[in-house]
Amino acid sequence: GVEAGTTAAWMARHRGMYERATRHPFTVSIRDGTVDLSAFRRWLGQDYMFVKEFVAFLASVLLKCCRQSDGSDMEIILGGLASLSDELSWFKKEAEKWSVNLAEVSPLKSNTEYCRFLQSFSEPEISYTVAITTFWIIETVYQDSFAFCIEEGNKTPPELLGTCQRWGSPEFKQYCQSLQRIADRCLAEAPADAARSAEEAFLRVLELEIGFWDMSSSRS
Ligand code: HMH
Repeated sequence: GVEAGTTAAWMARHRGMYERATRHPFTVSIRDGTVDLSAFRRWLGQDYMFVKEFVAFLASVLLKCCRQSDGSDMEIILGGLASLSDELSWFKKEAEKWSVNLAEVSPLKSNTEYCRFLQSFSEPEISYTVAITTFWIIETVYQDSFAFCIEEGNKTPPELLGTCQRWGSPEFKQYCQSLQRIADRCLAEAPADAARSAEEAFLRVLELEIGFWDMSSSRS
């Protein structure tokens, strides 16, 4: 139907937090062309580590999907998992381009905190509804953040456009929208306490994403 779902209501209710995550000074500086390249390199190394953990997270989402849902969601999640293989290769290539030695990168505090959150989803007690909603918002923060960097009027440095297009493309947006439809369907069917847990996870992701951008931009 055309009815706005639960996730859209949350985005409206938590607009301020959502914007702090998706219009963060770090990504806005990419769009402005004022980005500190050492900060970008720091983000690149940290995000490579994050994505490796994200593979395991997505595997746990897929497992919950197989256990608790019909077959139609599975193909979308499996597609997402498969594309992470490509993404890891992209990180390696990009790291070489920016002379970031991925073998030497160790996770900073905010990244460790985020990865610990992702690991908690391996608990079978966490529902598919909470997991798929979490997955959707994690992807959406990147989609929205990087789409802004390639929107009209951007001064994004040409050498960063590839990065922005990776998450800012119309294809990635469509993928996020299919995750959103799954999340909304699950939430519409979920008991109130599961929906409440999903909203908490939504907010936690926004907090962790803000922390991740802060970590990337701060010089320490
Ligand atoms: C920190 N959040 C972070 N890294 C990513 N690569 C994504 C979201 C999107 O996959």
